[in-house]
Amino acid sequence: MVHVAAVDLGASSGRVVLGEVGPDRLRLQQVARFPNDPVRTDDGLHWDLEALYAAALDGLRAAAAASPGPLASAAVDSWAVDYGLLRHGELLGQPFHYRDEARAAGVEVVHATVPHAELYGRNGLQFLPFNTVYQLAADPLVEKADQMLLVPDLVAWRLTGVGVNERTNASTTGLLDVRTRQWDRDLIDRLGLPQELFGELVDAGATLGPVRPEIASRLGVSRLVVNAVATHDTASAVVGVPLFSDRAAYISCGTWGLVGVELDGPVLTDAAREANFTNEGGVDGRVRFLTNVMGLWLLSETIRGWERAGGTPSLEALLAEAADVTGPVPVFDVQDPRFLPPGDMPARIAAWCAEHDVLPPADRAATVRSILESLAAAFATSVARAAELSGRSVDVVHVVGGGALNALLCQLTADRCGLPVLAGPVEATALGNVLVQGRSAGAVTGDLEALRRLVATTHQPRRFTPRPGSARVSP
Ligand code: LRH
Repeated sequence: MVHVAAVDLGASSGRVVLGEVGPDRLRLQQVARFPNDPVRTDDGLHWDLEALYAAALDGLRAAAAASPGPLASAAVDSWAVDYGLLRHGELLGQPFHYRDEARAAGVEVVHATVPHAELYGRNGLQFLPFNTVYQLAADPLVEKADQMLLVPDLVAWRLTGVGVNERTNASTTGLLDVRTRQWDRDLIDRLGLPQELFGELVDAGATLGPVRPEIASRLGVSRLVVNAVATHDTASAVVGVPLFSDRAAYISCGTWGLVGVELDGPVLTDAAREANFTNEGGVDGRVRFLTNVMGLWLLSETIRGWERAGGTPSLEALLAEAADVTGPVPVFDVQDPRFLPPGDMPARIAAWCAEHDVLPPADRAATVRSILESLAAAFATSVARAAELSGRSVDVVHVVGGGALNALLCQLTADRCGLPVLAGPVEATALGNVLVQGRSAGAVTGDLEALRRLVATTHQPRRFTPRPGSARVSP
């Protein structure tokens, strides 16, 4: 049995967990949780990397202190696509936030050089206006830089001095060849990006190296090795889904709802491209064939707005009121790009309703219900599309991440899918991070199914059965 520390940075909060892994054991203890508050400067919306790094260090120190023995390793995962540029080992500026509206400035430039259909054939990536490739194409710092590190690679580099590109997250840049999983050097040339930005690729499970001596003393340890895991949080979450059949779909539901299936190879058809499905890299060469649904961001940003306007009931109270709504509420298109940037979500929902000749939600409870109904409808459509596009028939839907705690959302998802939903584990991402570290340390062996068996035996899911007569969605 070993103890490891997982730093999991989410778009709205971060956490550090101490994980205990053995052949029959998988336990997490959260030792730190901290907010992730973006900062707006003159040039746009940024992540507060300094604050996140400081909180990660505090959390690692707490993990080391809470561990009964020395930590076998530590590893970092975070949201995808965002990056820092370095020159001679110095970070040039704070990473931008993918919700910064100017991030899409490079889309036209990239598509004018490499049309989207061709791009999809090479990188297999869904179109998101903030994919790294588009951000880089319009980033003035590129010409000064000699290295590009995505956020978790950047944190690992600060801890160890080792700067490499982990593959699951690199697959979200748009610059990785979906077939070979190597940097697409020809594409990089055609886009006029400096080749040297894209460095050594490593797989989840690789050892990066020990933390720098000054970090070790801040952490109160004599030595701590940092590993690469699936540093893309969604890839770690998929490791933590107790998937055992190829008839199972998953929804990793947090800020985003990532809806899809796990495959052995990519699906690069026109239909997959048109449905905006992505072929992101998973652990052990698996493919995460999924699409991004707007997710709980819609709800959290709505509640943030209400709080700013002078207080609001707790999330629990709002969800209870939403569950009691009996009248009709609008089902709006959560994928409408107007919902991507921060701002007044209820006003945007009302504008959407006005444009589509439907009545907007009447009050707060109806607004919450409308958001959850609309998310569930989008989840159901995406599950059906994932099945159709991959040629699979799906008979169960796993919901993992924070959304698994939202019983109303899980029930509505079951209703609209017409399929049972198995909710949990809530902490799938941290579990995936810990499991891959545990496997590197030799505490567990085997393929992803072996790791998932451990999840299934230690974390009982909650089952939601579709209610008769409920609104089923077809693709
Ligand atoms: C979820 C996530 C998702 C990406 C988005 C940027 O946290 O990593 O998989 O598309 O953030």
